[in-house]
Amino acid sequence: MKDHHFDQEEAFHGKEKKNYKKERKILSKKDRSQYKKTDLEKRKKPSPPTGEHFKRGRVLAIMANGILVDFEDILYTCALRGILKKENLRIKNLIAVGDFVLFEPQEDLSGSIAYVEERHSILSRAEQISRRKEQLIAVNIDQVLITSSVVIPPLKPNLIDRYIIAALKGNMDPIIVINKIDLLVDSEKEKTFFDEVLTIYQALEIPLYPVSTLTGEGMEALKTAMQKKSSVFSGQSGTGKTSLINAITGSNLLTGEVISKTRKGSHTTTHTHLLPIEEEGFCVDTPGIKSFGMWDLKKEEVQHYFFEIADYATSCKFLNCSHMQEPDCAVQKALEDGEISRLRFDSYCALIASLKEKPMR
Ligand SMILES: Nc1nc2c(ncn2[C@@H]2O[C@H](COP(=O)(O)OP(=O)(O)OP(=O)(O)O)[C@@H](O)[C@H]2O)c(=O)[nH]1
Ligand SMILES: [Mg+2]
Ligand SMILES: [Zn+2]
Repeated sequence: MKDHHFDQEEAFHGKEKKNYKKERKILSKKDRSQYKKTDLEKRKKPSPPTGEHFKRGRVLAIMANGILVDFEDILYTCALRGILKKENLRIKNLIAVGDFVLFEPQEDLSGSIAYVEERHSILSRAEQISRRKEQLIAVNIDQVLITSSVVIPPLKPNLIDRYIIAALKGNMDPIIVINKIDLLVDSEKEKTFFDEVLTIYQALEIPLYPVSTLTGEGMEALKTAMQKKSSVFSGQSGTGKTSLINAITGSNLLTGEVISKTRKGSHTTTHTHLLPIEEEGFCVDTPGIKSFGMWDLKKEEVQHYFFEIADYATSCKFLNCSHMQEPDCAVQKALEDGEISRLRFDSYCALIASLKEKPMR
């Protein structure tokens, strides 16, 4: 009898101790195969051009005067060949930072891009105004450093959750970076909130780095996480993306003040660019985003990315339970019991609601 009880208890705890990391891997793999079916991958890829005059370079930045391509540490300002331009109407930018391209370099350091290689990962969002097109932020990146801060600008778990989904969908690892932790000493309220957020993502096994470029706290750990990887820093304006990159690479890129009244950044970085770091890695600085509209995310899909909700959802009475008003809802029960955090549930509801809105014209 005792043994039986023990078995049950073990089974219970075994189920409790979810391996979210494993779940995430499976999910991103599943998603990858689904991803391949999108227009982007489905359209017939022309074969790469051949000939010695074509060189394989990497797109570092997209500037007003052309596409900056690196080939053996020499930078070329390139244009896209006409044939590449008439491709996909659902996509805003045909080429993105991080792309590997075949191009014809000229002596005057100009060049023409004839071919864009297939991408192993894509960080994208819906175009800000119309939300009808996909906007590529960066491609061929291993991990998204979801850059947030405390106090100025304040921590926004909703935004973090959107980025987690975008990273997983695009075949990258999500990593949360919370900058400016030096500011926590002055605010008990913000510290409590920060601790709550920390607990949530630790339980979900999503790596989280609390850092301060001011005091240097946590910076070594972040640096280690970036070794031999390509990382994109993305998040709101003023969270300190460029400050972090300066601290890590020793570069001297322009940073900007946060407006104290609104606690918003001043949009200092104006274009995305890729730069090398020590230890064979790369990092990408991006302009701060105002809002992160999800691209190509269906309402039914959302739950899969909220692992703890998906986990309880299997015990709901209705298979298609939205967890908002149905009877015998296991997610609501878990919420009441404190097994699912209110913050994450609110974030889930907000995301679902935003997907119901019609895209603006
Ligand atoms: N207190 C504090 N301030 C910081 C820290 N890191 C950066 N800042 C300040 O935050 C402000 C914004 O930093 P940026 O690096 O320009 O922020 P960003 O995310 O690159 O902003 P955009 O380029 O506009 O998207 C600057 O005034 C920095 O000095 C930190 O660890 N602690
Ligand atoms: Mg910046
Ligand atoms: Zn339910």
